[in-house]
Amino acid sequence: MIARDAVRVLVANWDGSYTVPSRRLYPHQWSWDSAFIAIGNARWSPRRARVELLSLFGAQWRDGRVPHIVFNPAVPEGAYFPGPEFWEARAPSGTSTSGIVQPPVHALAAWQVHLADPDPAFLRRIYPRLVAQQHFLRTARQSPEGLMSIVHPWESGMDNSPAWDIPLAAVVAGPMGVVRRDLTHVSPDERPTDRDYERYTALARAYRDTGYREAGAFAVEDPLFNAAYGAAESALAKIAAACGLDPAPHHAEAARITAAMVEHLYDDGLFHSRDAGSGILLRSSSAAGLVPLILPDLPREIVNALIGTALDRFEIKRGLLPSFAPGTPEFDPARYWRGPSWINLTWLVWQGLRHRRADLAELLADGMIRAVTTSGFREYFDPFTLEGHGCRDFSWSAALVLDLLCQHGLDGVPASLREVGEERRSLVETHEIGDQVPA
Ligand code: 2M8
Repeated sequence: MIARDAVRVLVANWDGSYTVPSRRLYPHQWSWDSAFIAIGNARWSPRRARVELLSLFGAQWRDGRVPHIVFNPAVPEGAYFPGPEFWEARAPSGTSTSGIVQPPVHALAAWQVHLADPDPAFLRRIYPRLVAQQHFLRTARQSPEGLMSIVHPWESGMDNSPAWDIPLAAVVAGPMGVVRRDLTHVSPDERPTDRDYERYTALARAYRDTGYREAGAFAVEDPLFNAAYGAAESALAKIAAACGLDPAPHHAEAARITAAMVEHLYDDGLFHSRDAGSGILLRSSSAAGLVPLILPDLPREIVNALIGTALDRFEIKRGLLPSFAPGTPEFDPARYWRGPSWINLTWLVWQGLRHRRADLAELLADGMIRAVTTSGFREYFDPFTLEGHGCRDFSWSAALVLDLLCQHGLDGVPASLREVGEERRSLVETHEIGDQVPA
């Protein structure tokens, strides 16, 4: 039943060549959402998964950046703020986009999609685009220490995290002068404050006014973003080998970024962000600091220390990973990115633990399944009560749980692809009429 309900959410949020994260709150295509969604779609419609990624990369800029939002021209400007009129940006394809990026989890997704349904032609098509995405980050965002910077909290994917409280406080911002749309759909107690939005808007405007070239008052090296970049190189090594190309440069780059992260971002059982301007470590208790567990070659002693932190400070034995450590003054179990659990972060850490601590990975898998059976495919969950928050029918919650069911299953018994396929067929009959996916 969960698989069936997950597919139902993904079908309802499908827009013909990509999936909206949420019909009302996020009515366009988002970059890292599409990657997570493709991982889930690969389990029941690999063709959709491939189309989802290729449509996102269809809006890639000439410099290689993959914009964090690709706008649907059929959606009215007022449906989401900031919309295309604010960003004033277009991809070479002519599509309106934003001008910032999100964590590069797409190579990881492309490889997972290929594993679920091997398709060398897809790999050959997406590989140069993934390489260009990494190249953009290396050339436009790399610090002398060899780490990649983000220039806006939205680029972290965890924009309201307490990790950004200090660097964001330095951003000078006047009133927004526009109406926020998010508060029409979700309670203000579960979203960022107006003050935060003023700063987000000011930062995005300043970056836009440099032609999306110069970082403004916010430039940080985030562990989640850098871990995604490193894991992308490891995935690209596998993709290159499958395409008959040389994987060695990707292995070398993955090793290089892993070493740079350990040297500059790691301290006392957790990875932290670093201010790219001052070089100061921005110590916080964000779960972003555990995501480097996705790096395949993280030194064993660091892995062990991260696991210790996950157990003590993040209490993952409860089954979900809180986005910020409980027991800290900033922790809030219901406010977006300040404590609630998200399926994508929990899934990433689950991936990192599967081959290192299968017992803990199993607890997280069961926890994610419990969360969605208790509260539905909500955007985020109270890590203790599992109460759902944010929007409903959130795509990556559905997609990643679907992937989880195929890999881990209920009570550790993976659902066979046939079972998921059967559920899909019954949905196809009722819901897929008019599906516009090109063959
Ligand atoms: C949230 O971010 C957008 C801005 O990009 C927003 O608040 O309007 C974040 O949770 C982000 O990680 C996610 O990609 C996006 C769409 O789900 O929503």
